[in-house]
Amino acid sequence: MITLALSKGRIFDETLPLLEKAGVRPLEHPEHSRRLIIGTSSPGLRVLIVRASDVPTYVQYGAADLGVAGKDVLLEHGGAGLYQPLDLGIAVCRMAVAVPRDFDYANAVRKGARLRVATKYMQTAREHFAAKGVHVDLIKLYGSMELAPLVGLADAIVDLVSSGNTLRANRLRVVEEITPISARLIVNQAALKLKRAAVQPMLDAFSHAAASHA
Ligand code: PRT
Ligand code: MG
Repeated sequence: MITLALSKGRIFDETLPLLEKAGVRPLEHPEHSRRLIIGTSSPGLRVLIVRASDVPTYVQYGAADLGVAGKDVLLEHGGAGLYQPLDLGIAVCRMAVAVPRDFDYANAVRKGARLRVATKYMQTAREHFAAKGVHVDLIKLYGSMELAPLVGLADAIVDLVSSGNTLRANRLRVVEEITPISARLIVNQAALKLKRAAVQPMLDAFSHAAASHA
């Protein structure tokens, strides 16, 4: 039995067509079912539904053999115990620094001001500002980063941006791009060796589906 960890929402929805191309159909949809372990049309494959940021943890410890996780999540996790073979080209966005429209970020940086930055992505943010030599106090949030500068909690945020609509609706703008983000297929390193006969065909199917998807 091969176990694939997915999160519900955009990761599940955008992985579905790839699974379909591989001839695999989950027997339930997590939006309509409370089941956390979902069977598929392939008797040898089941799907676990976990939080997006928990996917690497399930795969690291071998509770799942494979998983689909955003590069944002993988940067924070660090990748221990994971083999990261494939950029699936789905759930595409970018990680960026954003500030209120009327905040002069460049000037604040030039003056060496100490900035308060709210983010869910502490590792990535810390590395980004350290590399730029910008002094920051990071404030950890778990969601809705866009609110923080509007109510004086932070000067800036580090968040994911896709259409830019959320930033615009909250009168924020991007001042620095940090890195492009997309979802990756990750594999437990031990499973890759011990279950190669079952895991490799899944890797090949994903790789084929992702290539024709792009
Ligand atoms: O909800 P939970 O805390 O469990 O996890 P999550 O919110 O990270 O999960 P989910 O399903 O929202 O996102 C899963 C993955 O999708 C992320 O890890 C990213 O790799 C990827 N992804 C792609 C995105 C976006 N695009 C995205 N736009 N994740 C989040 N957003 C959010 C962003 O944080 C911002 O609040 O959407 C908003 C901006 O969107 P635009 O279109 O208004 O710019
Ligand atoms: Mg979410």
